[in-house]
Amino acid sequence: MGGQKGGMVNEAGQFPQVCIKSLQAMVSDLQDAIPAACWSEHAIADLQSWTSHTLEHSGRLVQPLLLRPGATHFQPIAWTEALDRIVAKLRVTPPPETFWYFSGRSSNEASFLLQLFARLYGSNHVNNVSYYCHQASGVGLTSVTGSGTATLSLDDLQHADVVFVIGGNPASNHPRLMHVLMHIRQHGGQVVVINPVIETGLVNFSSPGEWRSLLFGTEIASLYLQPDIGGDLALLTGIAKRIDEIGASDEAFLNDHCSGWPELRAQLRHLSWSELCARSGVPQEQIHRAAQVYAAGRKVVFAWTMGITHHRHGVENVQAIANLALMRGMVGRPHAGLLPIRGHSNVQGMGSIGVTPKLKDAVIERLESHFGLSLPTAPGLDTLACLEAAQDGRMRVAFCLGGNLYGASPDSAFTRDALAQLDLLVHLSTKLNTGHVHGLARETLVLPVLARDEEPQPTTQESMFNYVRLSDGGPARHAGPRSEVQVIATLAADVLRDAKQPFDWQAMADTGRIREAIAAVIPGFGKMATIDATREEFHVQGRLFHTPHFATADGRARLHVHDLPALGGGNGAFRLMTVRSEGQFNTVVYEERDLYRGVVGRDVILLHPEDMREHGLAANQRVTVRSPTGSLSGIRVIPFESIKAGNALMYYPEANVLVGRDVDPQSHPPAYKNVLITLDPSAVQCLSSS
Ligand SMILES: Nc1nc2c(c(=O)[nH]1)N[C@H]1C(S)=C(S)[C@@H](COP(=O)(O)OP(=O)(O)OC[C@H]3O[C@@H](n4cnc5c(=O)[nH]c(N)nc54)[C@H](O)[C@@H]3O)O[C@H]1N2
Ligand SMILES: Nc1nc2c(c(=O)[nH]1)N[C@H]1C(S)=C(S)[C@@H](COP(=O)(O)OP(=O)(O)OC[C@H]3O[C@@H](n4cnc5c(=O)[nH]c(N)nc54)[C@H](O)[C@@H]3O)O[C@H]1N2
Ligand SMILES: [Mo]
Repeated sequence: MGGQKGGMVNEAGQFPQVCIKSLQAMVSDLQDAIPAACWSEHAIADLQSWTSHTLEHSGRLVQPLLLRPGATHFQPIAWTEALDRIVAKLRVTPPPETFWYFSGRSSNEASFLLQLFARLYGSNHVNNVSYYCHQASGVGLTSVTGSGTATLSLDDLQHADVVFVIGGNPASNHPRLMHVLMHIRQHGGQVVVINPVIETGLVNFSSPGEWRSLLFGTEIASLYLQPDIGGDLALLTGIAKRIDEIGASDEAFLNDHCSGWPELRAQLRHLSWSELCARSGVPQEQIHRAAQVYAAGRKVVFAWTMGITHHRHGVENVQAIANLALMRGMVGRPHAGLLPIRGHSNVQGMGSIGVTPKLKDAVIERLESHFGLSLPTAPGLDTLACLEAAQDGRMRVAFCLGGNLYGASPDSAFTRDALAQLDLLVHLSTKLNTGHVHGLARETLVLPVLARDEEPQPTTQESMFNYVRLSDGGPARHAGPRSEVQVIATLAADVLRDAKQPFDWQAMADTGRIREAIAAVIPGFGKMATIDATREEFHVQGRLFHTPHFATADGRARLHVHDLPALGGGNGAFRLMTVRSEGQFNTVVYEERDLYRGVVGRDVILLHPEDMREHGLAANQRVTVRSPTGSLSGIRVIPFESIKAGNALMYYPEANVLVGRDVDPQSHPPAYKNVLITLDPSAVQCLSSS
């Protein structure tokens, strides 16, 4: 209990497990201020030639920065001038022509306040990074259990005897999960990995925290399945078919607690093994083995990340995972369940407290009854749709609470163009990033804010296990940056000064007041009202399913039947995944080296040696990579045994030049992991002769 230690101790109260990346991020928050002379010395064109690493390490932002229309340099300005400019612009802009984008790092308090401000101002175009991340998990899970988050607690995961790890690279991206997986293997449990790439860290992992593992490494995967990119839906359906064939399904559970079993069973029996193998890229014998491991498990957890959600059929992928779990009654009991492994520290909390284009009906009702608010009714747009509206000239102002909207978005050329159509783009940020210098509007403002551990008042976040954590904040390292909550409250008070307001916006700069409001309006957050006094962190009510009673209308979990998509590619085209390296946090690249994959440099494409032979490509040869969306020249070909032939790997965010804007129709994330590309070696000649 007690949140003093913030994120350093996990929610089971265990020993500190600080991962390298959070250390790197903290160290970069500790930096000196960017010297004031920087802004006159370096033109925007100059800053555009800096890498994300240089920008991140140039120091902490301490002054508001303004880039006027047509200006060549950022100009430091006073806080009052910066806020006045925003207020003046918002007061003359039709509210539906503004959008409000939230990265997943800010507190529940700042996020709740900003979304409320945006709506009372008159815009429902409120969205968070999950439209580029886990939205398919939220939509998929809601369609199954009636609730959009993990069905289990950290304690449940720690007691599992089989864990499926699907579409993720946790050794780099979720090091804390690696400790749980190590523990499970050391206690006789099994880990089944599904990934087109054999990720070294999932084969054998060395933990700096454990001498035995550090010396010898711990075997992680007991079974490793390598589907083609996009082959998961067919693979998961194949495992389900086998579970039915060997009579390992829990018929009583399916009949008593689920709907849709007769339809799913009929489909499973109808599908042919040849089709399942062709559409997954996995041999039948391996699918059988996975089913066997699953059938032998008594407490099974299914965990997944971006290899599942970054597809045109992301929601269907998630539903197929849930089908499989439900077939053996692994949802709605302790020590088993469904676990979308989250990215940002608070991306889940943001969804909970209302950073979504459409508020839940229960939240609207409570906001109206509790505060007497009237909310805008025009439908809000998701992130990419806001950018498309901007490109069409239907957006005037964008306000970004953290993040790097430019770097994170698909189709970089389009995104740059869309942002350029805006009259005003406002960023709240701790450090410079590529978005601040490449994604420019007619006028761009960057406001320096405090990091979360410098907040003057306590704030909360929600973990992927639905656990609300409290942190006390701490002393600010620099004069200049302001608290996000304070900036938002000041803006709201001024922009809405003539409107009759249900509460005093300036008083809402008190995070305790915001927590009271959250407790009153957000379902499951009742304990937020007393957390300041009790310091009792808590599980959001109604999220954990330890009994088979679900949050759907009829209390049953729903199974889903899908058409299996054909794999793209062939005829000289590759399926390309765009992924993170080790030593990177999202659009910020800390290191050039991708440790576990053994690659140095980022201007690379990783191909299976068989594909290189077939296409007559040599190691380190430079090629042009083309997709229907864009092309990148001078890319080095790297032979990579660990990827399944026919598939290719490049690093995000650079590869966003190639990623198209076609999204999953149900949840809207772009298919960042499935871009069809071709390689053009002839372009090398031009390059080397130039
Ligand atoms: N150090 C560090 N930690 C992070 C982040 C970071 O950038 N750095 N980012 C955070 C965020 S926001 C997120 S969302 C998470 C991301 O965590 P991950 O999802 O692990 O990250 P990615 O690198 O996008 O994902 C790539 C994994 O998906 C696999 N994959 C690609 N296509 C497919 C497919 O079709 N099927 C399957 N089964 N697998 C596929 C790739 O081989 C790779 O192992 O990490 C979070 N944690
Ligand atoms: N091609 C491709 N594109 C992708 C992905 C992919 O796998 N492939 N992954 C997608 C996913 S899963 C995600 S989540 C997005 C993430 O994309 P990003 O928007 O890059 O993610 P963030 O980590 O939120 O943003 C990083 C920025 O947040 C700012 N920041 C850091 N700490 C703080 C803080 O304490 N307060 C404030 N206000 N700002 C801070 C820093 O300036 C930093 O530059 O990218 C998506 N884009
Ligand atoms: Mo993410």
